[in-house]
Amino acid sequence: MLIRRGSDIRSSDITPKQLYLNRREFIASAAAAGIGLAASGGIVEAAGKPAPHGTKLANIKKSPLSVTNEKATSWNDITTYNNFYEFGLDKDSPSMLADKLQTSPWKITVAGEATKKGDMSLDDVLKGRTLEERIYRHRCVEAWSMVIPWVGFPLADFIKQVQPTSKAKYVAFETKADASQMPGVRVQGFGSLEWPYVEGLRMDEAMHPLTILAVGLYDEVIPKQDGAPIRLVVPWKYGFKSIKSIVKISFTEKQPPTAWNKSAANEYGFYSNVNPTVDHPRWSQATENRIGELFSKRRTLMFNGYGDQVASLYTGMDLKKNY
Ligand SMILES: Nc1nc2c(c(=O)[nH]1)N[C@H]1C(S)=C(S)[C@@H](COP(=O)(O)O)O[C@H]1N2
Ligand SMILES: [Mo]
Repeated sequence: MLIRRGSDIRSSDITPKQLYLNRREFIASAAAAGIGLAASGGIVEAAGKPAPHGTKLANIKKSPLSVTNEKATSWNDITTYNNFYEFGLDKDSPSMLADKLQTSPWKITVAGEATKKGDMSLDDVLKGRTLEERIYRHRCVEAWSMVIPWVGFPLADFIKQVQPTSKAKYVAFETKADASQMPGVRVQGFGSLEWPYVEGLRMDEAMHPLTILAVGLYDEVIPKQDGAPIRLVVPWKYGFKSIKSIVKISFTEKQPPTAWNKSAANEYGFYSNVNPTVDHPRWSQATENRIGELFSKRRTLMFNGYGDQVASLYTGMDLKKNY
């Protein structure tokens, strides 16, 4: 996994078959092909459980910003193959443990360089919003990808509401960190992330129309393993920028610290724009594996395919240095 380095990386982490293929589908197709997996060893049925279907969200608007020509990843894959280290390091851990997360009541603290600071309930945050379906490609820095039908609203709308001051140059985000509900948070040090998980965007990135706060998936309330009740989605950046279960949003003059950068600055930069020409020090970023597809390898696109919309944010910047 991301945290492990060099010799301690598991062979399963770099073996595409095991890391990238949806395990259930792989097992099913292997069974159909008569391949005895138990005998060949190595692949174990995933213990993760798909999220139960939740409350339907009403009055969702379609968006011209959605991906229309690629098949959306299944509910089962999106809710069993997760990265949410607050619930453990394995892909199926969040689906097994996140049901303990108390998502209601929920409040978000607005802090720093903003006029309307203080605590907001989730209802306050959602009041008057038009929810939109945003079907986006999702590219994890680990070289797997999905197509995810989020439901949410532009982060820009929220930012306008809380009125940042002229000093606000960045937006910083923080995830809930409650060890009593999130077993991964009990693990401190030993190569783990520091809690709370933190992320940040430059103000123009935060205000970009593609950047959303998501509260839904497949027209339903977002499952806990995917970052309930509210998470960021920035589709042209590696997945770890899309911070889950947000409890604090601050406006800052200086570039805020980010969880993965603090953990390994040479591997994870602040910008983390998807870029097939800048390899991770330990693996190539030129291609990716689409979860849920048996022959799933495809070329990774610059800015995850959103270059027409976002490349101008980085005019004049050296994207190899500012990785
Ligand atoms: N708080 C928090 N946010 C997080 C993570 C995490 O471990 N903790 N993982 C990130 C990574 S690496 C990815 S790829 C996406 C995964 O989102 P998904 O599980 O909903 O697909 O969430 C991101 N947001
Ligand atoms: Mo990721």
